[in-house]
Amino acid sequence: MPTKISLTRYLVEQQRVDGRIPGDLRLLLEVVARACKGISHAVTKGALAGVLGTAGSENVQGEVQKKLDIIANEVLIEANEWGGHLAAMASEEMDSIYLVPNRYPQGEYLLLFDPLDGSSNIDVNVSIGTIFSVLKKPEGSPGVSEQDFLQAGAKQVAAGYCIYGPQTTLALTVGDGVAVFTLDADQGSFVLTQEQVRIPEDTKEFAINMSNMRHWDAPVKRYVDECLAGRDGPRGKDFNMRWVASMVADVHRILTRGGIFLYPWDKREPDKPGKLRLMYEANPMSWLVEQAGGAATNGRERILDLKPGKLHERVAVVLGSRNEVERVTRYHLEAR
Ligand code: AHM
Ligand code: MG
Repeated sequence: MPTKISLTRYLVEQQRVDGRIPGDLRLLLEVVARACKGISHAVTKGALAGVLGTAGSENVQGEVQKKLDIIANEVLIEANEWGGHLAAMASEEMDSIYLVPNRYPQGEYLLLFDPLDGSSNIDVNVSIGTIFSVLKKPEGSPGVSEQDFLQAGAKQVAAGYCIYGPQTTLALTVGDGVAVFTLDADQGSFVLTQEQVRIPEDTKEFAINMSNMRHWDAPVKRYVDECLAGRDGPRGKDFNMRWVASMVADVHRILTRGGIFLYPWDKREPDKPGKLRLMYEANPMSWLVEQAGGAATNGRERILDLKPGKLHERVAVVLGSRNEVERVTRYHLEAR
């Protein structure tokens, strides 16, 4: 039987053999993975553990919080605050940054997360997930402030997501391609099941919430119209559509078999650049996609080059198979 490679071994080898990650980062990622196991357990229990339904509160973005949004947020904080690897955390579900309490040692990393992505799917037993991103605290800055978090996605030192679906699966990059691990519930450990994931450059599958079509900008409408025209249209091929409404699930499908994902700016809220959050969703997913050979833009610029102006900044997202993302980006630039 081939040797099973655990997440622990994978990370130790990244540290020892390639010197790619420092020991502190390795331990931090292990703790994040452990927290994801805890969240996976709560998700699997569902109604049996009384974790479904709304919590009766709103987050900083005015979205109604689900009980699992709050539980997942607490699990991630409690698992990570005492380890000594972090200076602070930031979450889609918290108004401002969370400083590691003084009673614990302070580390040099910053952890950002969307604790439970795909909240609208929690109660209907459809795949949801946790998205995370790790940055290094800028050197020389005393203490830690929100300003320290406002770094471009290109500065990430690790990023990943854990999807709670038919299997619990963790996708991770530390800048050496994307590795995928599947949770072996009997052993309680993540086992490496795919390495050096590659997204095909071309695809016949697109993902977008079509109910917003009337609100889209012309370049997005042009792209989707051409896909819908099928083999008789300018693309000369038929396209299929998928929309799970959990970014983790849509991105996981794209990492697995290619495709393009769009959550564009639209006219419903003209003052907002998009719905998805730059620092908790777009940056980590964009780095994973790029590390797998795909591309990610906001329609005009590479997402990883965007300098965030604030913690909860939103952004338009176009990511996935390289040639399709480049096409959508070209349509936007031509429309200027
Ligand atoms: P959430 O983090 O509050 O769950 O919101 C993000 C989710 C993404 O996972 C998904 O791609 C998108 O919102 C779905 O939005 P919509 O319901 O507008 O289709
Ligand atoms: Mg989300």
